[in-house]
Amino acid sequence: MRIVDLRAVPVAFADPPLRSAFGLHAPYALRTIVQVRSDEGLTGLGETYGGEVPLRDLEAARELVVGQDPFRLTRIEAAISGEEALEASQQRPWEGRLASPRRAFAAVEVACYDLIGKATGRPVADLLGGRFRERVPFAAYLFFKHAGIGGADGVGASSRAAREQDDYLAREALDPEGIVRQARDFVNTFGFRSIKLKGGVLDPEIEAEAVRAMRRELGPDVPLRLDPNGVWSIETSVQIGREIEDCLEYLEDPTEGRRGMAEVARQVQVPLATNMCTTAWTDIPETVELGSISILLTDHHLWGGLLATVKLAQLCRTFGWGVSMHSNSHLGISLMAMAHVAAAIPNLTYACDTHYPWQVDEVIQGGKVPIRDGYVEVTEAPGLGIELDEDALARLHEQYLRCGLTKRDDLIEMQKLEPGWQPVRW
Ligand code: GKR
Ligand code: MG
Repeated sequence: MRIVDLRAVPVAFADPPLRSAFGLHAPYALRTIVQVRSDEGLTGLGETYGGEVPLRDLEAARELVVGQDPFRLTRIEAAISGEEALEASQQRPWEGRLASPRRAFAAVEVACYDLIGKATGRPVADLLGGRFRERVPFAAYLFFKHAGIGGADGVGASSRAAREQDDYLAREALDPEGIVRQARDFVNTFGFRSIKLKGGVLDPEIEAEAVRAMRRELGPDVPLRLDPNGVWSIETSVQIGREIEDCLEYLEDPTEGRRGMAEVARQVQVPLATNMCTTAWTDIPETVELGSISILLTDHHLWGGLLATVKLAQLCRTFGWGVSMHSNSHLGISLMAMAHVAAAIPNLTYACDTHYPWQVDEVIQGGKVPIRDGYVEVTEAPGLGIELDEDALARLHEQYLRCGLTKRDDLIEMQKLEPGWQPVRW
């Protein structure tokens, strides 16, 4: 089998006004949809980060990928990464010939696995060492947010439809009561059994109260996590960490850097997790030496693909780390890639993150992938088990061209709401 074409299509989809430590989500989130076509007439799907830079990388990768055998992924990786071939998976995102060869390869790799799965009649999980579980647990991902559903309605829910909508997508949640209501909605709608709250937004004492309020509302059996994205000082992290350690299954990136995290880890009982202080293979030795974390959030988009993620999980086992999974605003192709790789990781110790419930648009046939009882099912269907909806892709591409966004910039979006706003370090 040979690859005869690689197509990368930038898309934009409605995203509600969610708050993060970096500011505010724009009314549209951006992704890039990848299609790898074979000489046998099959097409494999991939999805990665959006906007100009990932698109440029994938366009540059096209001539390196066309003509290759999709089974020979090490060669494709070597081609995309240029001379650094064997070190490719150890590169940081900003090194190399492309802006991020590792991310570009990851997107192509997923599409190749989908293609191989379709050619062999096997689901991707079974190509990654074999599925360990039939369904993958995901966690509710709660955000402090302004009223509004995003998209054409932007912040403020200006349209009639958005004004009339009374659910977690439209409602404001800027205090502990709002978060508890959002948690209830997520649990009732999707059956999630674990909950993550994106922090680093309000005063840490208010965020701690939101965690305690969820614990009171949901009882002791729903694991809770808080992720301030590294904007707390070591002192704040220790103080808040100790205050709510009875309520948390883990505290994610309370402070920045491997040294800071190690210092916090020494002073709190609650396990620390990261998707920020350890983001490349070369970060691992120092992370181990310092004892910065107990749990790593994997992410195939960033760590070099699905196979790399399986290997990373093995490494986590070696160091006695738990394994969870990081997410960013994404569509169903990414969700299914996450589900397939998570199904093939025996030591997936925590439910995976996903932003998926915040998205209403989709590019796959049949619309949104169901999340039931907090799980995504990995079926026996070949590849990722999904097909592209070409009309939906064209619509979301049109939306990309119309919305005028070319990269994610939470700071600018926040400053539109509050001129002069700057990220706060607590
Ligand atoms: O969507 O605002 C967001 C999140 O903060 C995201 O950008 C992070 O990458 O989910 C992520 C995290 O766990 O840090
Ligand atoms: Mg995080």
